[in-house]
Amino acid sequence: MGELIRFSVSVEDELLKSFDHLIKRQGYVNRSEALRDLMRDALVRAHLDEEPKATDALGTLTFVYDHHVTDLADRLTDLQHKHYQLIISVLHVHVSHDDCMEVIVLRGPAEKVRALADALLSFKGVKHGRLFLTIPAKRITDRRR
Ligand code: NI
Repeated sequence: MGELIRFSVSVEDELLKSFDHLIKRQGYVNRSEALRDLMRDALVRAHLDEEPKATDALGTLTFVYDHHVTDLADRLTDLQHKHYQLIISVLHVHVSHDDCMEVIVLRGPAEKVRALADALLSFKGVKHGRLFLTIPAKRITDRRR
């Protein structure tokens, strides 16, 4: 971790009040940690969006699907096997008589991870899902633009 630097920021009072209210609800004890998290989030998104081929992404894809849809479970598994290099682990939960939930842990170039997630989520019978992407912590501040 680098040295801590103090800096001042000018901001409209209403914006600051709303921000303070929000971060208090979220559990932050001070503005500094909330700001650091916002800065890291912006840097992670920049890495993922601006260098999708080069960025080593870590992700979780969570989705719920209807396991009565013909061949759906097999097709989801086949596609995952085709891209096994991107998949670290898969958690399967039998949610109810009808539904299954899968949580897939992914790692690889952001562009490929996103493409696999989009392909899995677009199958008919996959009812709802979302991909969360981040990058290894040490890489967040790697790049200077
Ligand atoms: Ni199941």
